[in-house]
Amino acid sequence: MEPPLCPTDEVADALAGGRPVVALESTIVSHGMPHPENVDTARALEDIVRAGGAVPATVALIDGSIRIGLADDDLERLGTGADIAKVSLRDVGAVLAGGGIGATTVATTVFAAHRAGIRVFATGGIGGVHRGDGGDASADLTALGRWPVAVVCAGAKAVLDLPRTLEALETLGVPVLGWGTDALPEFWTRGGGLPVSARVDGPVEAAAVLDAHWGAGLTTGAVLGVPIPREAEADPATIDAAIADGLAAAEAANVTGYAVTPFLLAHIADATGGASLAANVALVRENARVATEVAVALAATR
Ligand code: PSU
Ligand code: MN
Repeated sequence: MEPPLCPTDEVADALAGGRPVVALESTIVSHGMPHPENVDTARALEDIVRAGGAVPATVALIDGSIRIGLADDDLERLGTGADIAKVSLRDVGAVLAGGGIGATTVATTVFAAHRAGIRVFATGGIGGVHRGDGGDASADLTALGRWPVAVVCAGAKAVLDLPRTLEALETLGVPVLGWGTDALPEFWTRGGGLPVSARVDGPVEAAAVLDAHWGAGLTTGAVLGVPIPREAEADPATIDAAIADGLAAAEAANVTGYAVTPFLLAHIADATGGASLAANVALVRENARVATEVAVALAATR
């Protein structure tokens, strides 16, 4: 592959052989969860993907290259380093040129996955349009509108303006598929208030829709929204209260821009006594499992 794209041998072999690969992001490791849950979860996700018959490819920027697949000590570094950059699309050039280490957001992971030839990517939740009139909208939306990668996630979390996030995805031409549901999953809860654009029941149907979407010549990505497992769902009232509290704290502390999402995640984990973190771990594991099934089904259509 062209520099600075740097897949592991395992990932390169799988891609060359048309075997299923699932991309994973690294901002969830460096900025989305506390240590040691972050590194433990990152390892568990790779195990889940392998157990399902696909190759995991966790993405990060290290030493001037875009790594597609990481060694275990890279995961540890991403999960413990105090100075890990959160790399959105705009940051890619600066971090590559600087030669340091950076964790990729959903946006940058979508970009890297597409460059590498990976079509399925599992994460926790996508970024979206933030509440209020500050004009903060995640580059995750930009990436979904631009590159043909399916992002398997628990929807987006209610810290965002979910109706506006769905409208933005519609404007970009990004399908929002519901995994066995007609409602957009809302991260810590299964949702119910907002519709998806189409429902898919199982990996074969999901792969058929994706294959038809891209086969028709569309070049946009897709969201596959997977509801959090029922037994892991957080209490909605507790979450709502923690969100309200977190948003107020962010405003009081003058947290803006790219610092907002990590701040809110940490605040909400704290405010719920770790309950939101347990839910986060459960849902991202479920997403990795589903993404693997879909990647396997997609590989079989080729
Ligand atoms: N949602 C989560 N956990 C996360 C993130 C989002 O549930 O860790 C991270 C992802 O990497 C996502 C990024 O791409 O936050 C979005 O940040 P922003 O809103 O600044 O675009
Ligand atoms: Mn932002």
